[in-house]
Amino acid sequence: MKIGIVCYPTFGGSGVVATELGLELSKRGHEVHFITYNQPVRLELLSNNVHYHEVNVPEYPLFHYQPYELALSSKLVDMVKLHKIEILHVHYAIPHAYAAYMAKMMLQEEGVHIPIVTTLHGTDITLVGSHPFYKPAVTFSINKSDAVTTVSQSLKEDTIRLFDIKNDISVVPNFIDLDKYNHHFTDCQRAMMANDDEKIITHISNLRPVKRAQDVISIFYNIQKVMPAKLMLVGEGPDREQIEIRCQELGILDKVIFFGRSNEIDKILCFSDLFLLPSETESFGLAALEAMASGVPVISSNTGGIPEVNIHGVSGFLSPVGDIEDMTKNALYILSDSERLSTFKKCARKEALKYDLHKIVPQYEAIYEDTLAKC
Ligand code: GMT
Repeated sequence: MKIGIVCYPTFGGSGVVATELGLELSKRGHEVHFITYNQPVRLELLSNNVHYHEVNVPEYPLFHYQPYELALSSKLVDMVKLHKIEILHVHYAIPHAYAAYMAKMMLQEEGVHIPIVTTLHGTDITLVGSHPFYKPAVTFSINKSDAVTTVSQSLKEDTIRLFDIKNDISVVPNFIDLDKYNHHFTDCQRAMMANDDEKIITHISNLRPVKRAQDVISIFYNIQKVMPAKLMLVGEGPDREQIEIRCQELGILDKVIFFGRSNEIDKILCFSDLFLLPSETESFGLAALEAMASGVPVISSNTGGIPEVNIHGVSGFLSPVGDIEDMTKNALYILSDSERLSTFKKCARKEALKYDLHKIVPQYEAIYEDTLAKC
């Protein structure tokens, strides 16, 4: 198949999933065209069946807001015609599903039919999409998609609860390339990060308020009072400065390593003992799955789709949002006994096997085939 993928090219989970999906589809013999405003961060290698088409939005002083949707829909029209793309898979409803529908309508005028598969990722529904300013457009573009998927059962239920949806929604969970997370501890450069007796705690996110990174600091602060530990913080975002200030106030700045945006998450996770994800809301929690695939148990909140991924008492523990005491207690329970820690590590990796990309990507292929057959 010739598949066009529209996504955010940034470090966010939706862009990562879209990129990994495109790369795997290309390995499975499909021709994949990424259409977005920057080369996706995890798209390092282009080849004869992986292409990247940049959407340019010329700056014009009349516009207070540059019309990205317009540029995207025009680019989609051109690329579908030029490369004979058969299906468009858009990740994140805003504005991608909307722009894809506009492209579809324009192409229809020229006798070209292009079906649209929309994958909802989370904040496009739970935070941004349900905002009254966007809701009519998001509802419209979901209902006009030829197939709709969500990354968890929880997000499917949120979508149905928050929007007036007329079409079926299939749940296709996020996935992981397990080979990438198959390091042995001998490959790791743990010694550069911490002493042998220090436990390594990790958090990866875009440091937005929804991630509750302040809770990460509080939990880590409690842990390091009981046992030697270091905190690895990966990601950049609006809360970064406040977090640094808080670490300084608490006197733990020397125990926290800020990695910023890193493309080497697998290497950092490989020497981690515990992963913290205390988010306010999370449709899936791809970062938790990446941790589990590296054999790192997860202490998380029990919100959204996280309980579908992090299994309480098996791959880690779940607590109510904001319950720092319970999260600390669970973290110490896992970390304080080396045999228990090693059992949790093994179980975390085992749970992650359920999300092997070789199991999940065929589900998307089946959706493409069904959609093409129907349209
Ligand atoms: O978590 C974010 O703020 C980024 C966001 C995105 O759109 O990239 O992540 C969402 O999609 C990921 C991939 O499907 C999910 O793993 C995240 O749970 C989801 N984030 C939220 O729901 C807050």
